[in-house]
Amino acid sequence: MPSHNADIAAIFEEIADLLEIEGANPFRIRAYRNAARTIGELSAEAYAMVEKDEDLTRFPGIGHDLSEKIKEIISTDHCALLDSLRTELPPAVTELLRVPGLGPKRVRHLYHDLDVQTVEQLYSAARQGRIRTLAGFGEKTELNILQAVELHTDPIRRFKLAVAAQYAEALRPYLAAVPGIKQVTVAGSFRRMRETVGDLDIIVTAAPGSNVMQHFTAYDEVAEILMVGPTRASVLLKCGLQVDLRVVPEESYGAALHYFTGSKSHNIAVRQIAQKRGLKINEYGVYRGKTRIAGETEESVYRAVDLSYIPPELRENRGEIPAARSGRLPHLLELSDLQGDLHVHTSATDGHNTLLEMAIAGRSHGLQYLAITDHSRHLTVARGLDPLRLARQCDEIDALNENLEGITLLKGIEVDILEDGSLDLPDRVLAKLDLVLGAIHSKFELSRARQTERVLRAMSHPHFTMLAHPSGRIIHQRPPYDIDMPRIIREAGRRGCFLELNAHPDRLDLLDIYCQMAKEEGVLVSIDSDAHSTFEFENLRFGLGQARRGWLEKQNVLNARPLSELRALINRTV
Ligand code: DGT
Ligand code: CA
Ligand code: CA
Repeated sequence: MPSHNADIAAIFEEIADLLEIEGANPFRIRAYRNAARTIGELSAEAYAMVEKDEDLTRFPGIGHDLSEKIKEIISTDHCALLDSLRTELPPAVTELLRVPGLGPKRVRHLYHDLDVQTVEQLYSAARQGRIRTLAGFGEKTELNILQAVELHTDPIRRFKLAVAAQYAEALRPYLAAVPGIKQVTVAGSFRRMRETVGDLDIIVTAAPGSNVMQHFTAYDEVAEILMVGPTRASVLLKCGLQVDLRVVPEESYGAALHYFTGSKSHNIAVRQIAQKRGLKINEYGVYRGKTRIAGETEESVYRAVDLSYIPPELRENRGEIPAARSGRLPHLLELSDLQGDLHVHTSATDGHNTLLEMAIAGRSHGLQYLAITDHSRHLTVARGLDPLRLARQCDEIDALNENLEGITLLKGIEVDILEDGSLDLPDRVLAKLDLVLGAIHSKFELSRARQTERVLRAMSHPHFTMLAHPSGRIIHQRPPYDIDMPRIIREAGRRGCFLELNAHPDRLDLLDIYCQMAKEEGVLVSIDSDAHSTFEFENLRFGLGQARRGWLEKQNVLNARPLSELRALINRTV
């Protein structure tokens, strides 16, 4: 089925938005807005008129150029102009338009003047008082933005992924053990591995007569039953986390899983494709007329609309659908691809376990190498290492490597990047190590220019290997420091440095969009646990989720390389 008027209007609106963010000629922007309105209000379908070769330029606001664009959309399902605008602007920018009070003009200022691309960056810019400095914004606007974002994302009521995982992973086996229950899957943002989760959405299939709801509402952790019906129920757990449960017929399991995994905007985009093919998708299946043609598995749903299977982490309507249509989906990183961990602490500083204990735990997680990267002396609260204590640790590592089978320890440090961009330990000390992680643990409030210069200077250091937790944010606790991340990524590439994706669930830092950017710039990312105890290697799976959300493949990941290749890569001979 060809594009409907509403689709064409939506394309023109998006073009107008993007042109306005880019600061294009106001007449040109107006032309697209007018055309969107005209098309949206037509009483007959434009594609039918085009079929009959009717002249579209007779409608107000539709000139020759726009009439050609309409034909292009109808015949190709695409608009080349929109496609090229989408490549010029970061995809997240249009999300800013959804924040109440932000129109394209303001988004343009935020993007051009402050490099604000995401709602999170918007929030931290407002918190840091940077928005009031822009012409036409002022303190009141800044406050409004802060409130709008807070209302919009409600950070307090969202749960960190790892916290939600604890509840999900206890509830799942409880439900699976209920007689008659067949499948139990946690869908929603949890399955998409979002950094934070609003509520849990559980999909269940069960034999008729199984007392699913009774068991669900009787679960120990339930504090309040919000609602319960024959096929759906919602409860509040004692911790405040809401859980929605739906029982679906087996033949609808895939369709329900797809629907309730989301994201909403991914679902809408898939449904539009179905509509154009004369199909209907809902949570029960894919239908042609009244006939169900798919829905038992998610694969069957995607197949019905000629898309290859899209992994949940990619379902954010950020380019995964065109990629699935043309067979260009990334082959996402798997947990088993990780060969080592390049950020590990021990009891020499603020870790809880000894070198040997960490080595054995790493090995039992299937890792072949660990970089021991304790803190440097500047971080006194963590009893950071001075050159003497570091030298002693290096001797211990040598001794352990002699005796340990199945895992190799690398000598490293998480060295403080000082305010002026110098490193907290002398060159001759760093030169003896296998790798040097640079990190910011102080002076978070420097201006964007100074913070960026600080890190660039540190990265120019001949022994610098990798920037640890690049943005410094701690979820729900500390906003990222103000830094020109695209520039850091580019310059890391030039200098032969790497970026960490810190897998600690409070950090998950690099952000997904910057993982994607690093991939495009050819900068390898290292997914590290930052483990301070033996059980924190478990956190690698959250880093993996974030990496997958950032479209990373095995070849984009530094610690997916075997030790010999890794050694060659981290050996900077500048
Ligand atoms: P959350 O809970 O805020 O972290 O995010 P989600 O994505 O888990 O959202 P939630 O729990 O509101 O809904 C679960 C999924 O259900 C969502 O990802 C997509 C689907 N869904 C919910 N509402 C709609 C809707 O109005 N239209 C469509 N197409 N799908 C929806
Ligand atoms: Ca949810
Ligand atoms: Ca929900």
